[in-house]
Amino acid sequence: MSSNTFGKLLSVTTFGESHGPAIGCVVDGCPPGLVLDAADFVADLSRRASGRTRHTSQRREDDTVEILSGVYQSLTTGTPIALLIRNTDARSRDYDDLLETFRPAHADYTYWHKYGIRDPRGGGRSSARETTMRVAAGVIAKKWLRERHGVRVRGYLAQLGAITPHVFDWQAVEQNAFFWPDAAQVPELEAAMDALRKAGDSTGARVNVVAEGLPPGWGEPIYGKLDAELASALMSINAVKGVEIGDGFAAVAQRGSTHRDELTPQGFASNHAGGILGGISSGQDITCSIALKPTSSIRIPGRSVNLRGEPVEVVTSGRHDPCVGIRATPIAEAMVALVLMDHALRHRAQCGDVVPQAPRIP
Ligand code: EPS
Repeated sequence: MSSNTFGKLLSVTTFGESHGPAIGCVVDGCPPGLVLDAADFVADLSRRASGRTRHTSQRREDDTVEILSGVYQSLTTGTPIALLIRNTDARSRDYDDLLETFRPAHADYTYWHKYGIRDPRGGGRSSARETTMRVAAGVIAKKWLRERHGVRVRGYLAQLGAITPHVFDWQAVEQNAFFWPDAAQVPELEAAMDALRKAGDSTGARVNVVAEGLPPGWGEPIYGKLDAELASALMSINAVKGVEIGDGFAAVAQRGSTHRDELTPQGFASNHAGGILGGISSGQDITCSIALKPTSSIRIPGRSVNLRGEPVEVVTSGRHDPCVGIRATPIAEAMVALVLMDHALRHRAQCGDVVPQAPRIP
């Protein structure tokens, strides 16, 4: 299967299936000298993991990273970094009913028609289990960006179904299982998720990611625009159906006099552009937003067809997330960080000795 790799100077290849023996990735192009240990991966992998609260899939994986290559005496060596995580809690019998049919809104049908064969156990390669390795790779990018450039990438759940935050507080985000910026609303989210689970249904969500501390200049026009590559990376996350950069689709109803971010000696007067102008970072915060569809694996019966094209009823049993968006924050952060690190290296390669004559505004 092709297209398992993304990135140019920093490239990430993931491999493995949800119910195979292991999943893994190869991160190639990380500069030497970054301090890296297995312990670095623990926090972000557990932020993404299932089975940690009643609101997510109850599959419980340890998600312990083995570093197979590219690190010597806790320092990256500049050679490919191979990471492996063994699958330990797959329950393939849950998928016996799906051997002959396709879940509505799932990749089951399209994989079958594309390849003529599929691994139905846990959705195989199409499972969100694959996102574990994106997060693992993203740990490296986040760390490098923070240490080398003072860039911080963080995200939060900005909408769960119809619920939106009333107030915004970064400190609240890491203190609840939803990555929700309004601590007072957490009981409301819990009640909504409990009701959803009881009904056997699922819901969509929105996740926002902000990257702070970038210099102006990252991004490559024309075909390597920073926003285009961020959109591509974010859209590649399972269940993502929409991506916005800055004001995104709200720009449709705006006027130029509103949308433009005026420049003053004290800085930009606003950030409608999401920190990217002409595909190149402006030095403002990069702001991205993704829309995640409701999980397709639900207990409410739905219509489908079997392999002979006959009508059947599908009910998905097993351990599924009623809202995949709840676990998507670290995944979206990782994808943003990986694209930014790739562009930082590409900018250094082509323009590392450019000395801009105009002052940089704060
Ligand atoms: C997933 C289906 C479920 C989730 C899985 C993603 O897999 P299974 O039916 O094998 O339990 O548990 O999530 C993970 C295993 C994970 O680590 O995120 C899917 O269809 O995407």
